[in-house]
Amino acid sequence: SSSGGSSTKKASSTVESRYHNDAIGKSRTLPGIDVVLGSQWGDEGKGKLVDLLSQEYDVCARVAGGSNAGHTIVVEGKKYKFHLLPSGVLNEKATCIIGNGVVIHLPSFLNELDGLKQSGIDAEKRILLSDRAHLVFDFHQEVDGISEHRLGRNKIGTTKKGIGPAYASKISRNGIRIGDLENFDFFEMRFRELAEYQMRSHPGLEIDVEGQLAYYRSIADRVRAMTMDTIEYTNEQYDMGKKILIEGANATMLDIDFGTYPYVTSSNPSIGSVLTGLGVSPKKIHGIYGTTKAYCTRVGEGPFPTELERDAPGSIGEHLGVVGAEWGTTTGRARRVGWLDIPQMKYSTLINGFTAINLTKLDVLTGLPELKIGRAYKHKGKILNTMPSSLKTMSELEVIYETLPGWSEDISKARNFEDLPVNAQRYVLRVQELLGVPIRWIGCGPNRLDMIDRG
Ligand code: 2SA
Ligand code: GDP
Ligand code: MG
Repeated sequence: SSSGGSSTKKASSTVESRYHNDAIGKSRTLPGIDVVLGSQWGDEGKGKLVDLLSQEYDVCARVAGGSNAGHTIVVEGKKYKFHLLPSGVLNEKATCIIGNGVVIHLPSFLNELDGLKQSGIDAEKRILLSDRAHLVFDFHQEVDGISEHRLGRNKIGTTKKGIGPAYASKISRNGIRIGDLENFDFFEMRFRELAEYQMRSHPGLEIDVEGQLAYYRSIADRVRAMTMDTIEYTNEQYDMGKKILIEGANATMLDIDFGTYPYVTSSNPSIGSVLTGLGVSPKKIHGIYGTTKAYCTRVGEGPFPTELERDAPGSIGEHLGVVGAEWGTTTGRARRVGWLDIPQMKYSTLINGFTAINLTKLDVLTGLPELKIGRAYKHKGKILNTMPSSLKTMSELEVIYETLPGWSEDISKARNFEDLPVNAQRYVLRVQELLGVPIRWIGCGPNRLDMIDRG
């Protein structure tokens, strides 16, 4: 049962039989790890591809970020929104891993699990939490709000899910991990120390230490039953020839190292997080699928070279925002919108080494007479060959565009590349040419099956 376990499970054959998956080894020939990553500023539609692909995989894993992520999946008109659960959870045969690189707010995680159960999917027995994953506490979320408030007009525009403060605790080496719940006395000692430290650092922050401890005591058994050494488990699955799919959260331009710092999240949502957030060797990775919106969006503050005004009635920006339903999955915030940005995509391709692109939301461009693609950045009269690291340079960029003709035909029913209007085909092929990476999938609508797979 999921509630009675009192010790962390080992990645042993007992666990294997418990998580036995009938589809193992049947559907695909190449065992190993494939990765779906966000190539822009997030919300490119990673969740939809993961949901679709996961039908062929045995294991689906999250490796970075936390409940800041929001993945919306529409199956037969029913909408699912995931924050901490990997989107592959809808494949009832897949085991889902929340890797060591993720920061977990347990109340949100359990809520999500219970919500899914209410809609008829009981996933608890096939979810594994890394014993090394760090916890996000309510006070981390409060500190997130306090920090944003302090920054005033210089705020980052975070989701206030406590992501930055939780990773700060991890890096400061006073964080608390899932595995610490194994021994509640130890957890309690660490929690009291961390809570005191946070209250000292943030005058005005009050933490109900006893209330929190009572809550964590009450859920400890349930969490322990899902906890394990996921490093050993994942590598064992690999050795057994199983297929492992990794769902990226957030995106490369929000990466703490590669993104538009400081307007970034506090993790590495690019390819490196697969290694550090799951504990596997790069030798085991095959497909690296970059998910790219056919235009571009960003939620929160920070540079956005190809941005369009979203509010002007009748504008292209309004079209992209409204037709694309560009509101945050986690916070409901209106996403900023703009044209596809090729220098940004080349940078993202360079860092991640995409083997194929999933170009989503092409249908949102339907009805626009002309489409622009940001082809190059110019600064002080010179074409740039690299992504500037300085915010000042970013704010001074001039974007050079090229213009392509649009189309007005409905493309939601297109299932083959040839079904697309010629101008839509031209747009896709031009993007592919500029990036030099094959565009394998093309999104034609929000539903699971509204997609072209060019193989
Ligand atoms: P945080 O909360 O510390 O990670 O915020 C730091 C920056 O990272 C951005 N960020 C996101 N950008 C796009 N989508 C995200 N998930 C939600 C979604 C966002 C939402 O799927 O729609 O609902 O608002 C996400 N999470 C973090 C954030 O906007 C900051 O710029
Ligand atoms: P993620 O964070 O990358 O998983 O993306 P989100 O789920 O936050 O945002 C993507 C949104 O676009 C979701 O509401 C999806 O249902 C929707 N979506 C995904 N692919 C397509 C597509 O091809 N066309 C349309 N119209 N919507 C899509
Ligand atoms: Mg999202």
